[in-house]
Amino acid sequence: MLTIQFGQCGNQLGHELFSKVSSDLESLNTGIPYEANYEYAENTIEKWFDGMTEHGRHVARAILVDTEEKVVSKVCKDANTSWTYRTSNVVCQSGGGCANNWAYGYKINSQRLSNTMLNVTRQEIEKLDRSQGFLLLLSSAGGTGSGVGSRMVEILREEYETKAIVAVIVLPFTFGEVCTQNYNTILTLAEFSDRADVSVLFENQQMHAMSTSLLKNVNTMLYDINSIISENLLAALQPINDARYNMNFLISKIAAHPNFRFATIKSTPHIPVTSLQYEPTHKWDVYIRHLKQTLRISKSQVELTNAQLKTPNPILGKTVSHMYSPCVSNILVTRGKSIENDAVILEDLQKRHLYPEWIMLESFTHLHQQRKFLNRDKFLALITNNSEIHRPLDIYLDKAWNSYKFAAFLHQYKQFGLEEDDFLEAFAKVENIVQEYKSLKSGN
Ligand SMILES: Nc1nc2c(ncn2[C@@H]2O[C@H](COP(=O)(O)OP(=O)(O)OP(=O)(O)O)[C@@H](O)[C@H]2O)c(=O)[nH]1
Ligand SMILES: [Mg+2]
Repeated sequence: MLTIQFGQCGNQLGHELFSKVSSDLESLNTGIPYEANYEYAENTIEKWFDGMTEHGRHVARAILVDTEEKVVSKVCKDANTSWTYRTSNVVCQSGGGCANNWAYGYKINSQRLSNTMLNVTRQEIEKLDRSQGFLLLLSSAGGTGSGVGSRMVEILREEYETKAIVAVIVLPFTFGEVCTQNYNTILTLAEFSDRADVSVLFENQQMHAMSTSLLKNVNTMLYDINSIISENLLAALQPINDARYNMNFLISKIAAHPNFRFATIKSTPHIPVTSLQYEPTHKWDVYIRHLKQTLRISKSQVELTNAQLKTPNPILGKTVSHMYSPCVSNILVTRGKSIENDAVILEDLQKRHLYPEWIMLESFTHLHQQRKFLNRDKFLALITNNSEIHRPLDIYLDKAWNSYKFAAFLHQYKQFGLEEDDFLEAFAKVENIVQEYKSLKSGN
């Protein structure tokens, strides 16, 4: 797998992701025999790293793209890790960034960078096994990740028609950030919806809430948010018991339908460091029921019941019926030991009422790995492609449209060659996606 990190967010998130891979690799408490762990480690290394430095540090299989040097040089210089980046894979034209302007990134800076980006990519791709694809990391709100990232996903799709492209897109806080973030987000989502096989969305707001309420971290920083996102991603991407598991498999199970190519990841348990030793490990079914609760919507349909912010509860009623978001597909990944009187029972997530009637494909997949993930006895991730995806998209669509109606900030985009039609096309595309997701109806 080749990871490409764009802009400040992409590069910081990528750095945390590789650091977590490395901790997972080095963790001693694996719960499985030496040989099995050896295989897990080999798979992990092949997926994320490409050789070692002369000092014995793994080299990340990654390309770093930015339009200002600050962040990339910081993450490259980090000497506290047992892995490092290949500095020749840094694609950066030092300038002042893209000023939170998608058009500046897409039209201007990407032109400056595209030849180098493509050359470095070709070199890396030559070393990869055919079945592996791209993992792109970026935020939708700034100018580089969103604009240069959007141009790059177009180039990659042209150049590598059949390779898997998984994009991880971080959505901004809905208040207090820059005013162009809503346009940038819509323009980015529109581009990625056509080119990436699946875009995995994470909302900074949600992740921030998880960090403050669940992990009791009152001074939550971007780093803490990256830590949660990385755990979600790795719980999905680290090797599972089946060695054939790769990105193509993942895409075929989560985003097989061309109209529904977005997903998000929920995971459990998240425990504050201070109470780690007191927290009991529950049976699998407790966690699985908890994950199912994250798909709940309240009766009024206005608000998603945010079960992600609660801890799993063993006495949670099994019989109460709730309303759940209709799901196109779900993949459950369970990591940890499954024994006879504590088997992984899937019934809860296989219920017909979770999936629309017209969905004939297998809409639920379960993957398991006995090895402990990051030293935890049990860790579960639910990769879900469901109707609720429309909610964040709708929010940015609304905000962007409200600015567009008054032609607010449009001159900033027009000066770099973006036309009104480009905006309208992006609005229409995202509106369409929202409508498709909204119109999903559960079966009985
Ligand atoms: N989760 C997370 N969000 C980040 C991080 N850094 C920035 N963001 C978010 O990303 C958005 C800003 O985008 P950046 O990634 O800083 O922008 P960029 O791609 O570097 O583009 P320019 O700076 O405009 O050239 C805001 O919504 C920030 O909240 C990070 O490390 N983690
Ligand atoms: Mg930047």
